[in-house]
Amino acid sequence: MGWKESCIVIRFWIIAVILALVGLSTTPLGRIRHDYDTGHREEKIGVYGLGLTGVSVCQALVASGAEVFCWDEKSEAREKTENTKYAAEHPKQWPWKDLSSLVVSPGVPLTHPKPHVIVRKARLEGVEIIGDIELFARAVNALDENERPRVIAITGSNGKSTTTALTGHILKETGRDAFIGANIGAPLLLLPELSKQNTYVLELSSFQLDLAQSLRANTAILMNLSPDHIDRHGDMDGYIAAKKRIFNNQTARDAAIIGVDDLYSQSVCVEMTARAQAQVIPVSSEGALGHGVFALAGRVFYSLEEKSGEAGDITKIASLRGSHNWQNACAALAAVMREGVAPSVAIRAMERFQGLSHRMEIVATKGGVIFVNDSKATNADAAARALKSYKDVFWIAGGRAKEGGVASLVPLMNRVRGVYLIGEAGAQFEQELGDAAKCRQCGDLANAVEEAARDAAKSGLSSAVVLLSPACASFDQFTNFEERGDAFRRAASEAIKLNGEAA
Ligand code: UMA
Repeated sequence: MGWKESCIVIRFWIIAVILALVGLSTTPLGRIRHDYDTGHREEKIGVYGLGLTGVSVCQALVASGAEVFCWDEKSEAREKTENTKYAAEHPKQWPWKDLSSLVVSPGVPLTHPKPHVIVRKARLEGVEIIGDIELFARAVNALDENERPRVIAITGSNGKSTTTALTGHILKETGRDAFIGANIGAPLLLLPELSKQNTYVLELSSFQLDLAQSLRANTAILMNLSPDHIDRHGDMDGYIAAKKRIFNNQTARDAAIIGVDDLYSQSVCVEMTARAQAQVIPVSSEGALGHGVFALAGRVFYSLEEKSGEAGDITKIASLRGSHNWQNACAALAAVMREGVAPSVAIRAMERFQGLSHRMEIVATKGGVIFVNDSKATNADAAARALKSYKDVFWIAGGRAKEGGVASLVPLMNRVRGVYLIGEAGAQFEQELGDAAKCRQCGDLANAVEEAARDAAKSGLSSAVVLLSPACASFDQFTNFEERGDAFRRAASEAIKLNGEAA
Protein backbone atom coordinates (compact mmCIF):
# COMPACT_ATOMS: atom_id res chain seq x y z
CA MET A 1 0.00 0.00 0.00
CA GLY A 2 1.42 3.40 -1.03
CA TRP A 3 1.52 6.58 1.11
CA LYS A 4 -1.68 7.92 -0.54
CA GLU A 5 -3.66 4.72 0.05
CA SER A 6 -2.38 4.56 3.67
CA CYS A 7 -3.61 8.13 4.24
CA ILE A 8 -7.06 7.21 2.87
CA VAL A 9 -7.25 4.12 5.11
CA ILE A 10 -6.13 6.13 8.19
CA ARG A 11 -8.65 8.89 7.39
CA PHE A 12 -11.36 6.24 6.96
CA TRP A 13 -10.60 4.77 10.40
CA ILE A 14 -10.49 8.22 12.08
CA ILE A 15 -13.92 9.04 10.60
CA ALA A 16 -15.24 5.62 11.57
CA VAL A 17 -14.04 6.03 15.18
CA ILE A 18 -15.55 9.56 15.39
CA LEU A 19 -18.86 8.29 13.98
CA ALA A 20 -18.82 5.38 16.41
CA LEU A 21 -18.20 7.74 19.36
CA VAL A 22 -20.96 10.12 18.24
CA GLY A 23 -23.16 7.10 17.68
CA LEU A 24 -22.43 5.77 21.18
CA SER A 25 -23.24 9.05 22.84
CA THR A 26 -26.52 9.39 20.96
CA THR A 27 -27.58 5.75 20.82
CA PRO A 28 -29.55 5.72 24.07
CA LEU A 29 -31.61 8.71 23.01
CA GLY A 30 -31.92 7.32 19.52
CA ARG A 31 -33.16 4.07 20.91
CA ILE A 32 -35.70 5.51 23.30
CA ARG A 33 -36.97 8.08 20.85
CA HIS A 34 -40.45 7.27 19.65
CA ASP A 35 -42.59 8.92 17.11
CA TYR A 36 -45.23 10.84 18.93
CA ASP A 37 -45.06 14.51 18.29
CA THR A 38 -46.72 15.81 21.40
CA GLY A 39 -46.74 19.31 19.96
CA HIS A 40 -44.57 20.67 22.74
CA ARG A 41 -41.62 21.95 20.70
CA GLU A 42 -39.55 24.39 22.76
CA GLU A 43 -42.01 24.37 25.64
CA LYS A 44 -40.92 23.84 29.23
CA ILE A 45 -42.86 21.06 30.92
CA GLY A 46 -42.76 19.55 34.41
CA VAL A 47 -43.07 15.78 34.86
CA TYR A 48 -43.77 14.33 38.31
CA GLY A 49 -43.38 10.59 38.96
CA LEU A 50 -40.80 8.56 37.07
CA GLY A 51 -42.37 5.12 36.96
CA LEU A 52 -43.54 3.52 33.73
CA THR A 53 -45.69 6.51 32.79
CA GLY A 54 -43.30 9.28 33.80
CA VAL A 55 -40.32 7.90 31.90
CA SER A 56 -42.40 7.38 28.74
CA VAL A 57 -43.65 10.97 29.07
CA CYS A 58 -40.13 12.38 29.48
CA GLN A 59 -38.96 10.45 26.42
CA ALA A 60 -41.93 11.62 24.34
CA LEU A 61 -41.55 15.25 25.34
CA VAL A 62 -37.78 15.35 24.79
CA ALA A 63 -38.21 13.64 21.41
CA SER A 64 -40.72 16.29 20.40
CA GLY A 65 -38.39 19.13 21.38
CA ALA A 66 -39.69 20.16 24.80
CA GLU A 67 -37.47 21.03 27.74
CA VAL A 68 -38.35 18.65 30.56
CA PHE A 69 -38.07 19.23 34.32
CA CYS A 70 -38.79 16.03 36.23
CA TRP A 71 -38.79 14.56 39.71
CA ASP A 72 -39.73 11.46 41.69
CA GLU A 73 -39.77 10.98 45.45
CA LYS A 74 -37.75 7.78 45.12
CA SER A 75 -34.01 8.12 44.47
CA GLU A 76 -33.96 4.82 42.45
CA ALA A 77 -36.47 6.36 40.07
CA ARG A 78 -34.47 9.57 39.76
CA GLU A 79 -31.29 7.59 39.02
CA LYS A 80 -32.89 6.31 35.80
CA THR A 81 -32.74 9.85 34.43
CA GLU A 82 -28.97 10.26 34.83
CA ASN A 83 -27.20 10.83 31.51
CA THR A 84 -30.44 11.61 29.72
CA LYS A 85 -31.82 14.88 28.40
CA TYR A 86 -34.29 14.89 31.28
CA ALA A 87 -32.05 14.57 34.34
CA ALA A 88 -34.15 14.86 37.52
CA GLU A 89 -34.09 18.23 39.25
CA HIS A 90 -35.95 19.15 42.44
CA PRO A 91 -39.22 21.04 41.73
CA LYS A 92 -37.87 23.93 43.84
CA GLN A 93 -35.44 24.56 40.97
CA TRP A 94 -38.07 24.38 38.20
CA PRO A 95 -38.87 27.56 36.24
CA TRP A 96 -42.51 27.56 37.38
CA LYS A 97 -43.36 30.88 35.71
CA ASP A 98 -42.35 29.43 32.31
CA LEU A 99 -43.90 25.95 32.65
CA SER A 100 -46.77 25.37 30.26
CA SER A 101 -47.97 22.10 31.84
CA LEU A 102 -47.29 19.68 34.65
CA VAL A 103 -47.63 16.02 33.61
CA VAL A 104 -48.23 13.84 36.67
CA SER A 105 -48.21 10.03 36.95
CA PRO A 106 -51.56 8.38 37.66
CA GLY A 107 -50.43 7.47 41.19
CA VAL A 108 -50.07 11.12 42.24
CA PRO A 109 -53.19 12.15 44.25
CA LEU A 110 -55.09 15.15 42.87
CA THR A 111 -57.74 15.57 45.57
CA HIS A 112 -57.84 12.67 48.07
CA PRO A 113 -56.70 11.74 50.63
CA LYS A 114 -55.30 15.22 50.02
CA PRO A 115 -53.84 16.96 46.99
CA HIS A 116 -50.17 16.15 46.53
CA VAL A 117 -47.83 19.06 47.28
CA ILE A 118 -46.81 19.24 43.58
CA VAL A 119 -50.48 19.52 42.62
CA ARG A 120 -51.00 22.37 45.09
CA LYS A 121 -47.91 24.13 43.79
CA ALA A 122 -49.04 23.85 40.15
CA ARG A 123 -52.50 25.19 41.03
CA LEU A 124 -50.91 28.08 42.90
CA GLU A 125 -48.71 28.89 39.91
CA GLY A 126 -51.60 28.51 37.44
CA VAL A 127 -49.90 25.61 35.61
CA GLU A 128 -52.31 23.09 34.06
CA ILE A 129 -52.11 19.49 35.35
CA ILE A 130 -52.45 16.71 32.78
CA GLY A 131 -51.45 13.08 32.24
CA ASP A 132 -49.88 10.97 29.49
CA ILE A 133 -53.30 10.12 28.02
CA GLU A 134 -53.92 13.85 27.54
CA LEU A 135 -50.65 14.19 25.59
CA PHE A 136 -51.88 11.41 23.31
CA ALA A 137 -55.34 12.99 23.03
CA ARG A 138 -53.88 16.34 22.01
CA ALA A 139 -51.65 14.72 19.39
CA VAL A 140 -54.72 12.92 17.94
CA ASN A 141 -56.94 16.02 18.14
CA ALA A 142 -54.34 17.99 16.19
CA LEU A 143 -54.86 15.67 13.18
CA ASP A 144 -57.43 16.22 10.44
CA GLU A 145 -60.60 14.18 10.98
CA ASN A 146 -59.73 11.74 8.16
CA GLU A 147 -56.16 11.29 9.44
CA ARG A 148 -57.13 10.28 12.97
CA PRO A 149 -56.48 6.76 14.23
CA ARG A 150 -59.38 4.88 15.81
CA VAL A 151 -59.51 5.02 19.61
CA ILE A 152 -61.35 2.44 21.71
CA ALA A 153 -61.17 3.31 25.42
CA ILE A 154 -62.24 0.85 28.11
CA THR A 155 -62.84 1.35 31.81
CA GLY A 156 -64.84 -0.19 34.66
CA SER A 157 -64.22 -1.55 38.12
CA ASN A 158 -63.66 -5.09 36.87
CA GLY A 159 -63.14 -6.85 33.57
CA LYS A 160 -61.51 -3.91 31.80
CA SER A 161 -58.19 -5.69 31.24
CA THR A 162 -59.84 -8.79 29.80
CA THR A 163 -62.16 -6.71 27.61
CA THR A 164 -59.21 -4.63 26.37
CA ALA A 165 -57.12 -7.70 25.61
CA LEU A 166 -60.06 -9.50 23.98
CA THR A 167 -61.02 -6.51 21.81
CA GLY A 168 -57.40 -6.07 20.69
CA HIS A 169 -57.11 -9.80 20.05
CA ILE A 170 -60.21 -9.91 17.81
CA LEU A 171 -59.10 -6.85 15.85
CA LYS A 172 -55.60 -8.28 15.33
CA GLU A 173 -57.00 -11.68 14.34
CA THR A 174 -59.18 -9.98 11.74
CA GLY A 175 -56.26 -8.12 10.20
CA ARG A 176 -56.49 -4.70 11.85
CA ASP A 177 -53.43 -2.80 13.10
CA ALA A 178 -54.60 -2.82 16.70
CA PHE A 179 -52.44 -1.83 19.67
CA ILE A 180 -53.23 -2.43 23.34
CA GLY A 181 -51.90 -0.24 26.14
CA ALA A 182 -52.29 2.42 28.88
CA ASN A 183 -53.30 0.81 32.22
CA ILE A 184 -52.44 -2.60 30.73
CA GLY A 185 -49.10 -3.54 29.14
CA ALA A 186 -47.12 -0.64 27.70
CA PRO A 187 -47.76 2.98 28.72
CA LEU A 188 -49.71 4.67 25.94
CA LEU A 189 -46.86 6.85 24.69
CA LEU A 190 -44.73 3.78 23.98
CA LEU A 191 -47.22 2.39 21.44
CA PRO A 192 -46.45 2.73 17.73
CA GLU A 193 -46.75 6.08 16.03
CA LEU A 194 -50.06 7.72 15.18
CA SER A 195 -51.46 6.61 11.87
CA LYS A 196 -54.96 6.53 10.50
CA GLN A 197 -54.54 2.78 9.90
CA ASN A 198 -54.10 2.15 13.61
CA THR A 199 -56.64 1.33 16.27
CA TYR A 200 -55.58 2.05 19.84
CA VAL A 201 -57.37 -0.16 22.36
CA LEU A 202 -56.81 1.51 25.71
CA GLU A 203 -57.54 0.31 29.21
CA LEU A 204 -58.02 3.45 31.29
CA SER A 205 -58.11 3.68 35.07
CA SER A 206 -60.07 6.30 36.98
CA PHE A 207 -56.71 7.90 37.85
CA GLN A 208 -55.84 8.24 34.17
CA LEU A 209 -59.30 9.52 33.22
CA ASP A 210 -58.96 12.31 35.79
CA LEU A 211 -55.96 13.52 33.78
CA ALA A 212 -57.29 13.05 30.23
CA GLN A 213 -59.33 16.19 29.70
CA SER A 214 -59.62 16.24 25.89
CA LEU A 215 -59.61 12.52 25.05
CA ARG A 216 -62.25 11.63 22.46
CA ALA A 217 -62.87 7.91 22.10
CA ASN A 218 -64.61 6.66 18.95
CA THR A 219 -65.84 3.87 21.17
CA ALA A 220 -65.87 4.24 24.95
CA ILE A 221 -66.74 1.26 27.14
CA LEU A 222 -67.80 1.33 30.80
CA MET A 223 -67.97 -2.28 31.96
CA ASN A 224 -69.40 -1.99 35.47
CA LEU A 225 -69.09 -0.02 38.70
CA SER A 226 -68.50 -1.17 42.26
CA PRO A 227 -66.69 0.60 45.11
CA ASP A 228 -62.94 0.85 44.37
CA HIS A 229 -60.19 3.44 44.85
CA ILE A 230 -62.45 5.37 47.23
CA ASP A 231 -59.34 6.61 49.06
CA ARG A 232 -58.33 8.42 45.85
CA HIS A 233 -61.74 9.77 44.83
CA GLY A 234 -63.23 10.61 48.23
CA ASP A 235 -66.47 8.69 47.77
CA MET A 236 -68.42 6.62 45.25
CA ASP A 237 -69.73 9.76 43.51
CA GLY A 238 -66.16 10.98 42.96
CA TYR A 239 -65.15 7.58 41.59
CA ILE A 240 -68.14 7.40 39.22
CA ALA A 241 -67.50 10.98 38.05
CA ALA A 242 -63.93 10.00 37.11
CA LYS A 243 -65.12 6.88 35.25
CA LYS A 244 -67.77 8.86 33.32
CA ARG A 245 -65.04 11.11 31.91
CA ILE A 246 -64.44 8.33 29.36
CA PHE A 247 -67.53 9.64 27.50
CA ASN A 248 -66.40 13.27 27.46
CA ASN A 249 -65.87 14.84 24.02
CA GLN A 250 -67.74 12.04 22.21
CA THR A 251 -69.90 13.00 19.26
CA ALA A 252 -72.98 11.51 17.57
CA ARG A 253 -70.66 9.37 15.41
CA ASP A 254 -69.13 7.73 18.50
CA ALA A 255 -70.46 4.92 20.67
CA ALA A 256 -70.83 4.58 24.43
CA ILE A 257 -70.97 0.88 25.33
CA ILE A 258 -72.24 0.45 28.89
CA GLY A 259 -72.63 -2.68 31.04
CA VAL A 260 -76.03 -2.65 32.73
CA ASP A 261 -75.64 -5.51 35.21
CA ASP A 262 -75.17 -3.25 38.24
CA LEU A 263 -77.25 -0.35 39.52
CA TYR A 264 -74.50 2.28 39.32
CA SER A 265 -73.81 1.53 35.64
CA GLN A 266 -77.51 1.33 34.84
CA SER A 267 -77.94 4.88 36.07
CA VAL A 268 -74.94 6.02 33.96
CA CYS A 269 -76.57 4.30 30.96
CA VAL A 270 -79.85 6.14 31.58
CA GLU A 271 -77.97 9.43 31.92
CA MET A 272 -75.95 8.88 28.73
CA THR A 273 -79.08 7.88 26.80
CA ALA A 274 -80.84 11.06 27.93
CA ARG A 275 -77.78 13.13 27.04
CA ALA A 276 -77.88 11.69 23.47
CA GLN A 277 -74.30 12.82 22.87
CA ALA A 278 -73.12 9.46 21.49
CA GLN A 279 -74.88 6.26 20.40
CA VAL A 280 -75.48 4.23 23.55
CA ILE A 281 -75.12 0.43 23.33
CA PRO A 282 -76.07 -1.38 26.57
CA VAL A 283 -74.47 -4.79 27.24
CA SER A 284 -75.52 -7.49 29.70
CA SER A 285 -74.78 -11.08 30.61
CA GLU A 286 -77.82 -11.33 32.86
CA GLY A 287 -80.81 -10.84 30.61
CA ALA A 288 -82.12 -10.07 27.13
CA LEU A 289 -82.05 -6.47 25.90
CA GLY A 290 -84.37 -4.92 23.32
CA HIS A 291 -81.42 -2.84 22.17
CA GLY A 292 -77.82 -3.85 22.82
CA VAL A 293 -75.56 -6.90 23.03
CA PHE A 294 -76.29 -9.59 25.58
CA ALA A 295 -75.48 -13.15 26.65
CA LEU A 296 -78.08 -15.70 27.71
CA ALA A 297 -76.49 -18.75 29.38
CA GLY A 298 -73.33 -18.13 27.36
CA ARG A 299 -75.02 -17.59 23.99
CA VAL A 300 -74.30 -14.13 22.66
CA PHE A 301 -76.95 -12.05 20.87
CA TYR A 302 -76.97 -8.58 19.33
CA SER A 303 -79.93 -6.32 18.74
CA LEU A 304 -78.78 -3.11 17.13
CA GLU A 305 -80.47 -0.61 14.80
CA GLU A 306 -79.01 -2.02 11.65
CA LYS A 307 -78.97 -5.73 12.51
CA SER A 308 -79.88 -8.34 15.07
CA GLY A 309 -79.25 -12.04 15.60
CA GLU A 310 -77.19 -14.64 17.47
CA ALA A 311 -73.40 -14.22 17.29
CA GLY A 312 -72.53 -17.62 18.77
CA ASP A 313 -72.03 -19.80 21.83
CA ILE A 314 -69.05 -19.03 24.08
CA THR A 315 -69.70 -21.52 26.88
CA LYS A 316 -66.88 -23.78 25.70
CA ILE A 317 -64.21 -21.04 25.62
CA ALA A 318 -62.00 -21.79 28.67
CA SER A 319 -60.52 -18.27 28.82
CA LEU A 320 -64.03 -16.75 28.97
CA ARG A 321 -65.43 -18.85 31.78
CA GLY A 322 -68.13 -17.35 34.03
CA SER A 323 -70.90 -14.86 33.43
CA HIS A 324 -68.62 -11.87 34.11
CA ASN A 325 -66.51 -12.99 31.15
CA TRP A 326 -69.66 -13.23 29.04
CA GLN A 327 -70.24 -9.56 29.82
CA ASN A 328 -66.64 -8.85 28.74
CA ALA A 329 -67.29 -10.78 25.51
CA CYS A 330 -70.51 -8.81 24.83
CA ALA A 331 -68.70 -5.48 25.25
CA ALA A 332 -65.82 -6.61 23.02
CA LEU A 333 -68.29 -7.84 20.39
CA ALA A 334 -70.16 -4.51 20.42
CA ALA A 335 -66.84 -2.67 20.01
CA VAL A 336 -65.46 -4.79 17.15
CA MET A 337 -68.76 -4.80 15.27
CA ARG A 338 -68.35 -1.02 15.08
CA GLU A 339 -64.98 -1.65 13.44
CA GLY A 340 -66.68 -3.75 10.78
CA VAL A 341 -66.03 -7.24 12.17
CA ALA A 342 -68.88 -9.69 11.53
CA PRO A 343 -70.34 -11.17 14.75
CA SER A 344 -69.68 -14.82 13.83
CA VAL A 345 -66.09 -13.96 12.83
CA ALA A 346 -65.58 -12.23 16.19
CA ILE A 347 -66.81 -15.31 18.07
CA ARG A 348 -64.39 -17.52 16.11
CA ALA A 349 -61.55 -15.15 17.06
CA MET A 350 -62.67 -15.35 20.72
CA GLU A 351 -62.19 -19.13 20.56
CA ARG A 352 -58.46 -18.47 20.06
CA PHE A 353 -58.22 -16.01 22.99
CA GLN A 354 -55.75 -17.27 25.59
CA GLY A 355 -56.90 -15.06 28.49
CA LEU A 356 -54.68 -12.98 30.73
CA SER A 357 -52.19 -13.89 33.41
CA HIS A 358 -53.40 -13.37 36.99
CA ARG A 359 -57.10 -13.38 35.99
CA MET A 360 -58.64 -16.73 36.88
CA GLU A 361 -55.55 -18.30 35.34
CA ILE A 362 -55.16 -22.04 35.87
CA VAL A 363 -51.50 -22.38 36.90
CA ALA A 364 -51.37 -26.03 37.97
CA THR A 365 -53.50 -29.15 38.22
CA LYS A 366 -52.63 -32.19 40.25
CA GLY A 367 -54.69 -35.20 41.35
CA GLY A 368 -57.96 -33.42 40.64
CA VAL A 369 -57.01 -30.19 42.47
CA ILE A 370 -56.89 -27.08 40.29
CA PHE A 371 -54.76 -24.07 41.33
CA VAL A 372 -56.24 -20.80 40.07
CA ASN A 373 -54.34 -17.51 40.13
CA ASP A 374 -56.78 -14.60 40.31
CA SER A 375 -54.33 -12.15 41.87
CA LYS A 376 -55.84 -9.28 39.84
CA ALA A 377 -59.01 -9.56 41.95
CA THR A 378 -58.19 -6.62 44.21
CA ASN A 379 -61.72 -5.96 45.47
CA ALA A 380 -64.68 -7.98 46.77
CA ASP A 381 -66.65 -7.66 43.55
CA ALA A 382 -63.83 -9.19 41.49
CA ALA A 383 -63.36 -12.00 44.05
CA ALA A 384 -67.13 -12.68 43.89
CA ARG A 385 -66.83 -13.31 40.16
CA ALA A 386 -64.15 -15.94 40.70
CA LEU A 387 -65.95 -17.57 43.65
CA LYS A 388 -69.15 -17.85 41.57
CA SER A 389 -67.24 -19.69 38.84
CA TYR A 390 -66.31 -22.71 41.00
CA LYS A 391 -67.74 -24.94 43.71
CA ASP A 392 -65.58 -26.50 46.45
CA VAL A 393 -63.22 -23.58 46.76
CA PHE A 394 -60.21 -23.45 49.07
CA TRP A 395 -60.02 -19.67 49.04
CA ILE A 396 -56.91 -17.59 49.73
CA ALA A 397 -57.75 -13.96 50.48
CA GLY A 398 -56.28 -10.91 52.16
CA GLY A 399 -53.65 -8.25 51.70
CA ARG A 400 -54.38 -4.54 52.09
CA ALA A 401 -58.16 -4.21 52.49
CA LYS A 402 -60.29 -2.06 50.22
CA GLU A 403 -63.35 -0.04 51.26
CA GLY A 404 -66.24 -2.37 52.18
CA GLY A 405 -64.06 -5.43 52.97
CA VAL A 406 -65.58 -8.85 52.18
CA ALA A 407 -68.91 -8.76 54.08
CA SER A 408 -70.71 -8.81 50.70
CA LEU A 409 -69.19 -12.24 49.98
CA VAL A 410 -70.90 -14.04 52.90
CA PRO A 411 -73.71 -15.41 50.63
CA LEU A 412 -71.06 -17.16 48.49
CA MET A 413 -69.47 -19.02 51.41
CA ASN A 414 -71.59 -22.12 50.66
CA ARG A 415 -69.08 -22.79 47.85
CA VAL A 416 -66.06 -22.30 50.12
CA ARG A 417 -64.56 -25.24 52.04
CA GLY A 418 -61.93 -23.12 53.82
CA VAL A 419 -60.63 -19.56 53.88
CA TYR A 420 -56.86 -19.05 54.16
CA LEU A 421 -56.16 -15.47 55.18
CA ILE A 422 -53.01 -13.47 54.57
CA GLY A 423 -51.67 -9.98 55.16
CA GLU A 424 -53.03 -6.92 56.93
CA ALA A 425 -56.68 -7.69 56.24
CA GLY A 426 -56.61 -11.16 57.86
CA ALA A 427 -58.31 -10.29 61.18
CA GLN A 428 -60.83 -7.92 59.56
CA PHE A 429 -61.91 -10.53 56.99
CA GLU A 430 -62.26 -13.27 59.63
CA GLN A 431 -64.57 -10.99 61.59
CA GLU A 432 -66.60 -10.00 58.51
CA LEU A 433 -67.09 -13.61 57.35
CA GLY A 434 -68.06 -14.67 60.90
CA ASP A 435 -69.62 -18.13 61.14
CA ALA A 436 -70.23 -18.32 57.38
CA ALA A 437 -66.79 -19.84 56.71
CA LYS A 438 -63.95 -21.72 58.38
CA CYS A 439 -61.13 -19.16 58.46
CA ARG A 440 -57.47 -19.74 59.19
CA GLN A 441 -54.84 -17.02 59.63
CA CYS A 442 -51.85 -18.06 57.50
CA GLY A 443 -49.77 -14.87 57.55
CA ASP A 444 -48.14 -15.10 54.17
CA LEU A 445 -49.01 -16.52 50.77
CA ALA A 446 -46.58 -19.47 50.86
CA ASN A 447 -48.16 -20.80 54.09
CA ALA A 448 -51.66 -20.19 52.78
CA VAL A 449 -51.02 -22.16 49.58
CA GLU A 450 -49.39 -24.99 51.49
CA GLU A 451 -52.32 -25.32 53.90
CA ALA A 452 -55.02 -24.87 51.26
CA ALA A 453 -53.35 -27.43 48.95
CA ARG A 454 -53.06 -29.97 51.78
CA ASP A 455 -56.73 -29.55 52.74
CA ALA A 456 -57.87 -29.70 49.10
CA ALA A 457 -55.91 -32.91 48.53
CA LYS A 458 -57.28 -34.50 51.74
CA SER A 459 -60.87 -33.49 50.91
CA GLY A 460 -61.15 -36.02 48.09
CA LEU A 461 -63.52 -33.62 46.31
CA SER A 462 -63.47 -34.07 42.55
CA SER A 463 -63.85 -30.33 41.85
CA ALA A 464 -61.49 -28.87 44.48
CA VAL A 465 -60.00 -25.51 43.54
CA VAL A 466 -57.23 -23.69 45.40
CA LEU A 467 -58.10 -20.14 44.47
CA LEU A 468 -56.05 -17.01 45.10
CA SER A 469 -58.61 -14.24 44.70
CA PRO A 470 -57.52 -11.83 47.42
CA ALA A 471 -60.17 -9.06 47.34
CA CYS A 472 -57.34 -6.80 48.44
CA ALA A 473 -54.50 -4.68 47.12
CA SER A 474 -51.13 -6.41 47.28
CA PHE A 475 -49.02 -3.53 48.58
CA ASP A 476 -48.65 -4.76 52.19
CA GLN A 477 -46.59 -7.79 51.08
CA PHE A 478 -45.82 -7.37 47.36
CA THR A 479 -44.87 -4.64 44.89
CA ASN A 480 -47.95 -5.31 42.74
CA PHE A 481 -50.57 -7.94 41.89
CA GLU A 482 -48.31 -9.47 39.23
CA GLU A 483 -45.60 -10.21 41.81
CA ARG A 484 -48.27 -11.72 44.11
CA GLY A 485 -49.58 -13.90 41.27
CA ASP A 486 -46.07 -15.09 40.39
CA ALA A 487 -45.48 -15.98 44.06
CA PHE A 488 -48.73 -18.00 44.01
CA ARG A 489 -47.60 -19.86 40.89
CA ARG A 490 -44.29 -20.79 42.59
CA ALA A 491 -46.01 -21.77 45.85
CA ALA A 492 -48.51 -23.93 43.93
CA SER A 493 -45.74 -25.93 42.29
CA GLU A 494 -43.96 -26.27 45.66
CA ALA A 495 -47.20 -27.49 47.28
CA ILE A 496 -47.67 -30.05 44.51
CA LYS A 497 -44.17 -31.39 45.16
CA LEU A 498 -44.84 -31.51 48.92
CA ASN A 499 -48.17 -33.31 48.57
CA GLY A 500 -46.82 -35.64 45.90
CA GLU A 501 -49.36 -37.72 44.04
CA ALA A 502 -51.86 -37.16 46.86
CA ALA A 503 -52.28 -33.50 45.94
N1 UMA B 1 -44.67 8.83 42.73
C1 UMA B 1 -44.25 9.89 43.47
N2 UMA B 1 -45.16 10.50 44.26
C2 UMA B 1 -46.45 10.09 44.34
C3 UMA B 1 -46.87 8.99 43.58
C4 UMA B 1 -45.95 8.36 42.78
O1 UMA B 1 -43.07 10.30 43.43
O2 UMA B 1 -47.24 10.68 45.07
C5 UMA B 1 -43.69 8.13 41.92
C6 UMA B 1 -43.28 6.82 42.54
O3 UMA B 1 -42.17 6.94 43.39
C7 UMA B 1 -42.95 5.96 41.32
C8 UMA B 1 -43.81 6.56 40.24
O4 UMA B 1 -44.27 7.83 40.67
O5 UMA B 1 -41.60 6.03 40.95
C9 UMA B 1 -44.97 5.59 40.05
O6 UMA B 1 -45.97 6.19 39.37
P1 UMA B 1 -47.39 5.49 39.32
O7 UMA B 1 -47.76 4.95 40.67
O8 UMA B 1 -48.33 6.42 38.70
O9 UMA B 1 -47.11 4.19 38.45
P2 UMA B 1 -46.56 3.97 36.98
O10 UMA B 1 -45.35 3.11 37.09
O11 UMA B 1 -46.44 5.20 36.19
O12 UMA B 1 -47.74 3.04 36.46
C10 UMA B 1 -48.96 3.64 36.04
C11 UMA B 1 -50.15 2.84 36.56
N3 UMA B 1 -50.10 2.82 38.03
C12 UMA B 1 -51.05 3.41 38.76
O13 UMA B 1 -52.02 3.92 38.29
C13 UMA B 1 -50.87 3.37 40.26
C14 UMA B 1 -50.13 1.43 36.01
O14 UMA B 1 -51.33 0.79 36.38
C15 UMA B 1 -50.09 1.48 34.51
O15 UMA B 1 -49.97 0.16 33.98
C16 UMA B 1 -48.88 2.32 34.06
O16 UMA B 1 -49.00 3.64 34.62
C17 UMA B 1 -48.80 2.47 32.55
O17 UMA B 1 -49.84 3.25 32.07
C18 UMA B 1 -51.24 -0.28 37.34
C19 UMA B 1 -52.29 -0.08 38.41
O18 UMA B 1 -52.14 -0.62 39.50
C20 UMA B 1 -51.52 -1.62 36.65
N4 UMA B 1 -53.38 0.65 38.11
C21 UMA B 1 -54.46 0.84 39.04
C22 UMA B 1 -55.52 -0.25 38.85
O19 UMA B 1 -55.53 -0.90 37.79
O20 UMA B 1 -56.37 -0.40 39.76
C23 UMA B 1 -55.12 2.18 38.79
